[in-house]
Amino acid sequence: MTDCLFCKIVAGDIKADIVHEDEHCIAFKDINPKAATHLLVIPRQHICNLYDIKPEHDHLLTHLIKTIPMIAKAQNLDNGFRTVTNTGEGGGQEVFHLHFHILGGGPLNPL
Ligand code: DGP
Repeated sequence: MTDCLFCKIVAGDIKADIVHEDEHCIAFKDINPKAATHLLVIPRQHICNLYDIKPEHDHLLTHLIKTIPMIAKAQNLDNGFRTVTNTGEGGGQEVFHLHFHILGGGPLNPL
């Protein structure tokens, strides 16, 4: 999708501090961190949010969920981390390309 910010990061048209890349997803540092470590994990493929998930995304979603803890471990979040995905305006989503926030590396407010 040409006007999607995160698609532009995937394409390399907008720079990001990338900490993980593979065939299906990339992870990079959030530009406006809400925790000592704040990463975003996104599929290379444009998917709007969880409401946009279809059966053909099963393999991709499994990959993302399995990759998130690997990325967290690589960032030394051995003590644990929080994963958040905002869905739609009502969920506080600002960038409409599916992404999972990884937050950790220090105290987090209870949800
Ligand atoms: P959300 O509210 O869940 O849609 O989160 C979007 C996040 O994306 C927000 O925490 C800030 C981050 N973000 C927005 N623009 C950029 C950017 O250009 N680069 C990076 N690295 N992060 C961005």
